Amino acid sequence: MDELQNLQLRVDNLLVAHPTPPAPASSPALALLATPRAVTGAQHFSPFNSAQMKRVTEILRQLTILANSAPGTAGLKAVLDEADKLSATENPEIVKYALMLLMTHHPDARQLKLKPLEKRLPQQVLASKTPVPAHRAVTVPSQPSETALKWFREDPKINEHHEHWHLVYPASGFIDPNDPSAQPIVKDRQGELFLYMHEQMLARYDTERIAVGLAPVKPLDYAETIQEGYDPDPHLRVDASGGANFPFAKRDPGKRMGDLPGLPVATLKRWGDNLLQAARSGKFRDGTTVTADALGATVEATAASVDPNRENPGSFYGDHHKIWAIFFWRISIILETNRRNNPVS
Ligand SMILES: [Cu+2]
Repeated sequence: MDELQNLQLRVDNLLVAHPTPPAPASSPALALLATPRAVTGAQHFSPFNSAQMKRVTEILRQLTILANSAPGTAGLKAVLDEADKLSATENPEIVKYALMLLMTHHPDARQLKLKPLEKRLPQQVLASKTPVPAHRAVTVPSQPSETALKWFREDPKINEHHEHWHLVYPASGFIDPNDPSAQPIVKDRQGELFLYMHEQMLARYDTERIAVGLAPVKPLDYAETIQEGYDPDPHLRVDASGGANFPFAKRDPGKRMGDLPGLPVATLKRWGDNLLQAARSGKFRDGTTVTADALGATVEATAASVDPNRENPGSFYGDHHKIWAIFFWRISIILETNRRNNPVS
């Protein structure tokens, strides 16, 4: 076995699922509010958590310098030795994400291949199935049902496409292999592509919905109770505590987003209303013209956002897309925790 194959085996082993990442030592303001340890017991990694992504970027910088330190496989070996070492003291999911970014953006590290999502995280997506032959009759249920699209939500390739997009275009930027000490790079027209890619995913989902007799997706109001629940496929690993120990949980019908400690839903709504107002008027608050690129960058939000204060809960446009995802992800446990802490409300 040559050295590259050896290294590939080490990467494959390192990137398989890790059931319960340990809690990190500390975490700055906004992300701490968004994924509170008081609620989760341990802090899960999410590429939408800006504080965790800052640590990812630091590690990525370190790994990039190591990859540059020696040509070919010698540099990559130094990278994997360091990743192993860091995994013992850091949240291993943070180290893995930094490594995946290196494998996406560094010319030498790109020789190492990322295994399919269904191989790395088989407990979170379904294995690919043999396609149903076109001539076989497909039974359409008499009553349209949300369960008809379970396959779509748990499809390994659709989820992998989404994961891959965020690796190619990280909101926190990526480290330039030719200049590792420089500021992380946000790619040209990333904001525009962010809107386009998510719009395309939604268009495909709406097409599938119409095909099984369901109405297209409706916009979600911040205070709205969501009638539809989500009950993952029995083959997937689901957290019985509603997402407290594993970032994948059943959502009962009738849930709505609740306040996170120190970060109320009202803040998210204010950011969303301000973004909508900018999109409608064609101008941001500072008078900058709204373009697809600037709007996407401000919604996502990346360093190209028009809001320099975006990581502060008091900011005008905030960090809407990433923090919204965390609000929604915590939906199954936040209300329970609020109820326990404040039984009168
Ligand atoms: Cu996304």
